[in-house]
Amino acid sequence: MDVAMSFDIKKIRQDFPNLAVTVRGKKLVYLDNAATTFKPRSVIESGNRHYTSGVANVHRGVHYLSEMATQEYEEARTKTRLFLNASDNSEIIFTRGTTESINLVAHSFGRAFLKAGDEIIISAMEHHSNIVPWQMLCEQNGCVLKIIPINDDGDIIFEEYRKLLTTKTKLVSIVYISNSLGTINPIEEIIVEAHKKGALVLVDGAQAVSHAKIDVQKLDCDFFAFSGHKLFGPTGIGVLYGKRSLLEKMPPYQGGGDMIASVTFEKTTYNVLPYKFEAGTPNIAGAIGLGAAIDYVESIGLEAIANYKKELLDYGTKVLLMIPGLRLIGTAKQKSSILSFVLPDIHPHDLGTIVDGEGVAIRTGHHCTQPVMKRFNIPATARASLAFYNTKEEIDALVAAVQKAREVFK
Ligand code: C6P
Repeated sequence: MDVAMSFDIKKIRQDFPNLAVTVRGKKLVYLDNAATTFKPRSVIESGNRHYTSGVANVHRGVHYLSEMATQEYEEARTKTRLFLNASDNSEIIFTRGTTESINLVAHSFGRAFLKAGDEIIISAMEHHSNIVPWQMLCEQNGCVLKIIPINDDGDIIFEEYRKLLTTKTKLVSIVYISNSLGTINPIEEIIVEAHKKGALVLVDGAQAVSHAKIDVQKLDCDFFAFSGHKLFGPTGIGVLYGKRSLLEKMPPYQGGGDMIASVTFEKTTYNVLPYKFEAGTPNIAGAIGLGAAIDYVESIGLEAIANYKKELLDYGTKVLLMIPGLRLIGTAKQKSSILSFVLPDIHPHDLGTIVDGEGVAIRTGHHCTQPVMKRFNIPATARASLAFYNTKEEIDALVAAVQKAREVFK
């Protein structure tokens, strides 16, 4: 049966007011969901509610509003824990986003437990936020960064990964779904292989959380990072999941309020998990909004979302490949709904500008994955990334806009 038929797309689209916007006099077609996603009304309203009638700091006051804000903030943590199927709320640390979550592990775990000669493995398809923190750590403490190569489809070469794993490997930090290629990595096998060598695994789940049900216990990953804004939640809120036994051993990342148990000028002792890693006033409205986003996504159902997006991906792949000369960058068998492409004789930035003139928002550039561009010997790609509120008609609008660009550059 046609999945699109069983998915109430009209109703879903009404939940996202941003979809109704017009740009440059045209109806907006938003295909930049890997960069950030639109927010459903329930998320927007949760922020409005907090800022209209619920403002207070958390964990600090005995007054009513502070207690309510604390309760909502901690409820958001419980929702996140259930969403990831972590075993305990102490394993859910609120951060600013994926980038900060990875930096937290690099600073805290990296500095405390990795030493000169230890090896960290990443892949050739990582976002800069899963490259640079490790390079910085290697510069500081003499660790060695190893890179799993990828093939022409944009899949990691698993045999090469196996060869890189040695007893020196202490950490494998790898993306679940590539933001520039769309590749879905065989994350379970990657984790099993790393654990065989005694290495820990950090999963960059930035693009994965909106695509598939995540079960950190089943995956058995040691850390999992994601951003709320890619899951239809607010910007400035993200999550680091870590196994409790590891987080217990790790020193704090930042010092300040809320992360302490007691402070004297002679000695400071630290708070329990997860507060040990949440220094300062957190993004309270952001966390509450993330909780609302999780509720929303679960009300639609991640499986239904994945099935619908697969249909969009198959359709998008088919119609884009009908455009003469168009080359898809990222042709892995297991792909999420990300379509990166190049055209002969049109720079992606020019393409992006013309397409934007038609009301179609795509991202052009290196997508914070410069090594991927180097691997494919291209300066940039045009990238259409689809969410479950997109439609085949919107993909047709993209194709028409690309055809227009081809006419202009003929
Ligand atoms: N990718 C994109 O357009 P932050 O910025 O911390 O929320 O997420 C960083 C990040 C980490 N890993 C992956 C796989 C990502 O896709 C991103 C963000 C956006 O592709 C913005 S560069």
